[in-house]
Amino acid sequence: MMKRSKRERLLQQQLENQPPRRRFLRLGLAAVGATILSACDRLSANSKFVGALESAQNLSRAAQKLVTGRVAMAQEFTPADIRASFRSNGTIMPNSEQYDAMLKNNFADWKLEVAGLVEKPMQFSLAELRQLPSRTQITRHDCVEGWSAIGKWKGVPLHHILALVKPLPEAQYVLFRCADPMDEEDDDAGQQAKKEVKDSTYYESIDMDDAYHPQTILAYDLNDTALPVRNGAPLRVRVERQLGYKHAKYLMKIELVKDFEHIRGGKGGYWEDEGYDWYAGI
Ligand SMILES: Nc1nc2c(c(=O)[nH]1)N[C@H]1C(S)=C(S)[C@@H](COP(=O)(O)O)O[C@H]1N2
Ligand SMILES: [Mo]
Repeated sequence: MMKRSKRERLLQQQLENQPPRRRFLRLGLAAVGATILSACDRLSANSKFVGALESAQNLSRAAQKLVTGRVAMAQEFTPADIRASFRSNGTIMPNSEQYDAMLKNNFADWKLEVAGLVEKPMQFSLAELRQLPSRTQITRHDCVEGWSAIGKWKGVPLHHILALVKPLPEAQYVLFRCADPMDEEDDDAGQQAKKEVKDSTYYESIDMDDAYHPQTILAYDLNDTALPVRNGAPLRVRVERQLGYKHAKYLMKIELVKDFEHIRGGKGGYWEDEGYDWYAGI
């Protein structure tokens, strides 16, 4: 499990490894900020000004939509581009008794729960998901730690699931809840007690634009075999226009929400609560 210092190092790496377009936007905004500041450095004490800086990531999100359009597709590759084995990162084996039990049973009792702001909450077994229409795509995964890997993913497009559960008009985001706790090893009683009160499982969220995107799938196969544990068995998100940390592994529950202000750290994802940008478009 990650220690605090590792997280800080990752965050630093993320800042250094931002894709060029986003770095450009950020530099552009910083330049505007610098101009205003040199004109009147009291502005920094002005909350409106700070608010404007905080909306930098909304700016980059809006700018990307302008540049690439709503339905821009992530690049797809050919079978010759696939690596022999897909690297894994973050959790490689969830530290959870519940997960261990499901794994022992080859996920026969695992179910994906879909709930929240929907007309018809539903649950899907792995067999049921495999019966639904599927999409196969060979794409490149880009992690903020500075590596990428090309893999072939097969799964159910999220829009099929949404069509079944029927999101209510107020649903703005799709939240993914995962099986893996992210807190430190719990080998003493104190840690065990802490675990009971605090949910530290990995989670993520995307907006409806990415949720309905044709390449956003819930993947159960990687390179023509069932998803390995280290890559998120039995089901993980592929949201191909976003950086690696948005691709939630070990998926347990999907929740449609209006906002995530009151969920966990309030930033819409495990790494977002640690300081990463919510919008990780590439
Ligand atoms: N549940 C869960 N999902 C996760 C993570 C994790 O630690 N737990 N790590 C994220 C990060 S940072 C990356 S780069 C990818 C890694 O996916 P891989 O293990 O298939 O390479 O998963 C993402 N999804
Ligand atoms: Mo990552």
